Amino acid sequence: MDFGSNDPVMDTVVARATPEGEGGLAVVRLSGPGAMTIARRVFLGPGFGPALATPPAPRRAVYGILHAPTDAQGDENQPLDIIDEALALPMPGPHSYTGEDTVEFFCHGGRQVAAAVVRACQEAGAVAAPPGEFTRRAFLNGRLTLDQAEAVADLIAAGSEQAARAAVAQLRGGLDAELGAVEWPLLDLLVRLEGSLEFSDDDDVAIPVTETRLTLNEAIEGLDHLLALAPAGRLLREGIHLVLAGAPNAGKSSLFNRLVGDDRALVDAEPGTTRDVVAAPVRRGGRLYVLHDTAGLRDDAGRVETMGITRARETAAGADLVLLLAEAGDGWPSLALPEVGAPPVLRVATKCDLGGATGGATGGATGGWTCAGASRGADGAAVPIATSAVTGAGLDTLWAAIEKLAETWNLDEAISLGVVLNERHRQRLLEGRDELSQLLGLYDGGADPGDEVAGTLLAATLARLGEISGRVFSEQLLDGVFRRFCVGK
Ligand SMILES: Nc1nc2c(ncn2[C@@H]2O[C@H](COP(=O)(O)OP(=O)(O)OP(=O)(O)O)[C@@H](O)[C@H]2O)c(=O)[nH]1
Ligand SMILES: [Mg+2]
Repeated sequence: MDFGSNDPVMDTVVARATPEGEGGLAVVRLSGPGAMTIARRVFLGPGFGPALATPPAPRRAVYGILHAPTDAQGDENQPLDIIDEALALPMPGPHSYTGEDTVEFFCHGGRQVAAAVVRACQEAGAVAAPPGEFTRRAFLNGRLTLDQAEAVADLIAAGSEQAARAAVAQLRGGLDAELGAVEWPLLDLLVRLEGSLEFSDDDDVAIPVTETRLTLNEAIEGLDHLLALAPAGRLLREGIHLVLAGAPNAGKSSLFNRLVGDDRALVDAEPGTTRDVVAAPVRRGGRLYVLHDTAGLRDDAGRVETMGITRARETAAGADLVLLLAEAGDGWPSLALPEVGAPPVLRVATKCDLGGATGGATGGATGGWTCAGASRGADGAAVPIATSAVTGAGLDTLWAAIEKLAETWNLDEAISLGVVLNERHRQRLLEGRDELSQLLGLYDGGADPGDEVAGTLLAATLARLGEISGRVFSEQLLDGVFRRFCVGK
């Protein structure tokens, strides 16, 4: 087995790969040029230990004893300070996660054992791995693109089944494939522009302007298609933010508790009970929703309640969907949402178990509420969904309406393509798109920029797009990406 084939300037790093706390097993990872040497000093088993006869078989777990490090010289008679009985899995580079020589130890869980194994490896020469170091090395060794590395972090942090499925699809190259479909024709165009520069005397190699414009147009369309999936990326990663808003005493906290399935928020007959925003997750149909209960909206509130109302309005403005609640027969309070970028609002009538009042201010053509659920009134206006937090009536209809709206956010397409965009991706896509449309604008305006200028602009755009996969990267970029990883990954 060819251990030690890596870059000698790289440290060998060690970290616990499983979370702290009690559990059956813990995994400690050791990666770098000295992984095998260090492993031989802390593990005694077939292929390991100071008196190395036969090296271990690659990617075969062996059973043995983990212990405090023996002398570097390897004194066979030295008594062992035993830490645990464990398995060691040697993975010589480049066939490992990091692409470097790696050894993983599977020891008993709990707080002490893994910590002692990490300490032993450090005493034998390894250094503690900072967060994301293993994945950073995987990227630097060409095992993953940068967006695949980000998908690893997304997968670990996934808060719903759908988020996990989307992250795995991106890890398997989803975004890279979609982006490649945009980049390759541009790269081809760049090569030909440069070719036509070199052979500018030869008329045959000149690229017709119509062809250049077509390629640019198609690339812009491709980027627009990806950008349209950016909101889905955020919704998958963060969950869908549903904000319950309405007048004091409308029954917001009661409905919130019922939807969350837990007695999270205070409920009282006195108006103005809720002040702070209370948030709780709900998982449904593989999706993660984050519900927010807010203070009742009114104009004549006291100082502290007014602070709560300001928060309620801010939270509603940042929602993906607002559930505006009013008790049957009451009017709808004004949310005062911003004119641009306001979230959709679903009207929900509450306390329908009380029989419903007639002539609600905005109750639509049907007048008072019934527990029948959402439909359209005779005037075509959406009839509010009638609910009761006491009997649970109307809740299925409410969820169905929420899920119907969620379908318009392209989540399924993002998952099936494996495109889970984050803000970094979105920025690069937007910049790339702007640059391409500026270049296209030059041609459209009848001012052919010439092959040299076009080539320079195109190369800059490709470099920008290349930051998404990490084909073009800087240390600063990597620090930003890997900062959000956990230790041991
Ligand atoms: N019968 C009936 N009573 C309800 C229902 N929902 C809430 N209530 C009652 O209405 C009162 C106010 O309920 P809350 O859930 O605290 O109302 P809120 O909108 O959160 O009120 P604030 O936090 O003060 O803005 C309480 O007495 C609840 O028991 C319902 O569906 N049916
Ligand atoms: Mg409340």
